[in-house]
Amino acid sequence: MNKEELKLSIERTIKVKYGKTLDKALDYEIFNALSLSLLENIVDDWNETTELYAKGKQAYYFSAEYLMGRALGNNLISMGVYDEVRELLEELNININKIEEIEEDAGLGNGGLGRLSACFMDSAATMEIPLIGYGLRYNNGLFNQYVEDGFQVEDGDYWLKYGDPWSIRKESETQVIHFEDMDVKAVPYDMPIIGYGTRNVNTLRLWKAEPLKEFDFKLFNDQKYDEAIRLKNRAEDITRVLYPNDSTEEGKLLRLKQQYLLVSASIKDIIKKHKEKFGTVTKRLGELNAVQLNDTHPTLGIPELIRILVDEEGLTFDESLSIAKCMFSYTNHTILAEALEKWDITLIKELFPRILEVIQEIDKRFIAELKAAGYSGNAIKDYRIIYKKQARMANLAIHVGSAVNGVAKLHTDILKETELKNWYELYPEKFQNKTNGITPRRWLRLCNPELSSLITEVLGNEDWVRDLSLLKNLEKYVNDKSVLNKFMSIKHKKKEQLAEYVKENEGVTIDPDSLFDIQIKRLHEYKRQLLNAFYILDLYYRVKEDSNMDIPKITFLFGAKAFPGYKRAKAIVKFINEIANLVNNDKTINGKIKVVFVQNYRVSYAEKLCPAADISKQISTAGKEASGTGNMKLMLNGAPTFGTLDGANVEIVNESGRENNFIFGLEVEDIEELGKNYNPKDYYEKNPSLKRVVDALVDGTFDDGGSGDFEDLFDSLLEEGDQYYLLADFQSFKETEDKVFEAYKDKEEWAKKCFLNTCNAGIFSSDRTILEYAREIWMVERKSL
Ligand code: 26W
Repeated sequence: MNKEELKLSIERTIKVKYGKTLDKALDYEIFNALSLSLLENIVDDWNETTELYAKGKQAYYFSAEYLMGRALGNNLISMGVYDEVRELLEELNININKIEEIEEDAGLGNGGLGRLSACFMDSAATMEIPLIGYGLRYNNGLFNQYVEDGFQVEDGDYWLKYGDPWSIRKESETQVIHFEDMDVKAVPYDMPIIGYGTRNVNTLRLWKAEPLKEFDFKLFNDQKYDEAIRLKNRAEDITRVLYPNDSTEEGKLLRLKQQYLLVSASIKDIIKKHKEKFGTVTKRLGELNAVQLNDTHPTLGIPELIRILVDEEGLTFDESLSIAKCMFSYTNHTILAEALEKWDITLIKELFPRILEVIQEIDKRFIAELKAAGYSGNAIKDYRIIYKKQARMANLAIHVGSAVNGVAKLHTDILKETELKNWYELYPEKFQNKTNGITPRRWLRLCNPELSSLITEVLGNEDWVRDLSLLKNLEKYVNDKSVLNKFMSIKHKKKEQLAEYVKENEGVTIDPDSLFDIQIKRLHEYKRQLLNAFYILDLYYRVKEDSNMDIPKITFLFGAKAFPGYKRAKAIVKFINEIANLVNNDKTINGKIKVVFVQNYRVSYAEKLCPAADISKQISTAGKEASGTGNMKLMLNGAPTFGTLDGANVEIVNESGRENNFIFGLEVEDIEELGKNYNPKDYYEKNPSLKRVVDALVDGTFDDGGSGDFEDLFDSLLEEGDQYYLLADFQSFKETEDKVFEAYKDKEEWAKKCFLNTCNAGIFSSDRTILEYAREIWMVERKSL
C-alpha cells in the first residue's frame, strides 16, 4: 500500500459511507475511513494466517475480559506504517493525534486480568503463535467514571457510538445457544490482531447475543409492542454489559448466561472446524486443540464440551472426559479465597440442567478415584466439585485441567503452599508458574515514541520491539552522561505532556518539575490506596507545621475505578478527593504538594501516565496481589518501584536491583507471624502522626456528604481489625518516602535508578510469557506466513 492508494481509499470510503468529500469529513469519519482502508490491506494476510494455523495444533484463550484500549495507533505501529500515515494525514491537513484521540477505548474488562488477555493477543500474533482469542462483545464495557463533589459517579460506556471499523461481523459463522428458557444466536465479530514485524494476523473472536427472531409479528400486529420485542431484549441482555450487577438472583442468572454463551459458542466453533477437517469428532480433538481458561469464568466450557461429545457426537463419557483433560488448562489470578467462583446448583439447573448432570458425573467419578487412592472423609470434602449445593469452579478446572498456573513466582508459591496446597499434593505435576508480562508495542513503542527512538538510536536498531531482552544491552551506558541526559529529558517531556492533558481533563495545574508519584490500578482495599492517602495527609500536615521542610515539590496522581457496588472503595475515592481539595487549595504550602485523582482511568489514560511517572506505587498487602502488571508498565518506562514485596514486585526488584527501588513494609512471612495477634490499635495509639490522619476520618476534618462512609472506613481499621495491615505498614511507608526524597536530590544517581529499571524490564515482555504458555502448556509450534 502506498500513500496515494491509501489516500484514494480513505476518500472513497468517506464518499460511500458518509456521502461527502474528505475536506468536509468529521474526525470520527476520518477515523473510520482510515481504519477501514487499513483493514482492507491486511485481510488477505489475515485469512492466510487463519488457514495456516488450521493445519496444525491450535490454542484458544477463553476469557470473559479483553481490555483492548484503542486500536488505531497500535495497528499502525504493528503494520509499520505509523510515520507514513502521519505524513499523509499532515499533507491533508489532518492531525493524526486528533484522529487517534477520537477513538473510544474498547474497555471490555475490569483491570489486570482483562488487560493481560489483550497483551497476550498482541504477543501471540507477534510471536507467530497459533492462538485464537474467544470472548464476549459487550455493548457496554467498563463504566465511564466522573468525579462529582469528590464522589465517583458512573455512566454507561458506549464504545460503539462511532461504529467499530476494526471488527468484521461473521454472520455465516453464527452459533445457536440453547438455554432451558430460550434459544439465542451468538454472532461472531472478529478483530484482527496484527503482529509486529511479521505478516501474521491473529484473531480475536467476540460473540454477540442476538434473538433468533427480530420481533414477534403477531404480537406487534396485535399492538402489543413491548411484548413483541421482549424476547429480543432478553437475548440482547446477555451481552449488553460487562459484569452485570449480580447482587440478586436475576443478576446471577444473567452472569451465568454470559459465561455459558461464551463457552458454548466457542466450543461449538472449535468442534465445527474439527469436523470440517475430519468429518467426525475423533480423539484427535484433544491433541489438536488446547484451551486456556482465563480464571474460572469460562470453566463451564469443560462440561459443555463433554455434553456435546456425549449427547451429540456419540462418544462415551470416559472418552469425552479424557479429551477434556487433554484440552483444558487453568490460570488462577487471585489468592483472595472469597473471589473463587461458586455457583448455586439451582441456578445451573434452571438454565442448563444437562450441564449440571455432567458436572455431577465428573464429581462422582473423581470421588471414586480418591476413595480408591485411599483418601477419606475430610480430605475428599475439600476436593469436591459440588459441595453444599454449590459448584466450585476452581475445583472443576483444576481436577480436569492438565495444567494450573499462577501469574508470578510468589503467587504460584502461595498457591502451592497455602491456598491450593491440597491440590498441589494431589497433582504436583500440574502446577506451573507463568509470570505475567506486558506488550512492549503498546507500553513503550506506542505510548513513549520519544524513549523508543532513544533506545533505537543507542542500540542501533528496532529489534528490541520484538525481543525486549535486548534492553539489557543498554545497561553499559549507565555511566554515559549524554544517554542519561537524553533519557531524563524525555521523562521531563512526558511529564509536560501529561500535565497538559491533566489540565485539560481535570482542570488542575501540575508542575512537570515536581516529582510525579503515581498509583494507577483498580480501587481495592488490598491495593491500599488509603494508605497512600494517609501518607499524603501526614506529609501535608508536616509541611504546614514546618514550611522549610526539606522535601522536593511533589505531585501525587491516582487513577482508579471503584466497582459500583463496592461501598468502601468508593469511600476511598471520596477521601482522596477530600484530601486533594484541602491540599491543592491551601496557598500556605506554596504548591509544594499537589494531589490529583484523574477521572475515568482506562487504557488510553494509562498510556499517558506510565511514561510520566517518577515513582511507581505498588503497595498492596504482601501476599494479596497475584502479580500486578501496571508495575511492569511503569518500570519499563523508567520509574523505580515504591512497593511491598508482593506479586511481581519481587521479580521486578530482583531484576533491577533492590538499591534501585524503594521496598517497604511487612513481608508475607511477617504477616503470617503477626497473624491473629495483630492489633491495629497498638500502632494507632503509639504513633501520633498515624493517629492524626486516621482520626481525620471521623473528627470532622473532612465531609463525606453525610454518607457515613468515612466512619465506616475508620471502623474497617480499628473495629474490624485492619485486614490489610495499613496501620502496621504506615511507619515503614513514611520512612521509605524519606529515602525517596533523599535519593531524588542527587539527579545523576536518580537518573541511573530510572534508567536501570528500563534496562532490566526485558523479562516482563508478554512475548516471553506467551512463549512459555505455548511451549510448556499448549505444546503449539510457531508458524509464520
Ligand atoms: C468474578 C468477578 C471478578 C472478575 C474480575 C472478580 C475479580 C476480577 C478481577 C478484576 C481479576 C483481576 O483483574 N485480577 C488481576 O489479574 C492480573 C493478571 O493476572 C494480576 O496481575 C493481578 O494481580 C490480579 O489482581
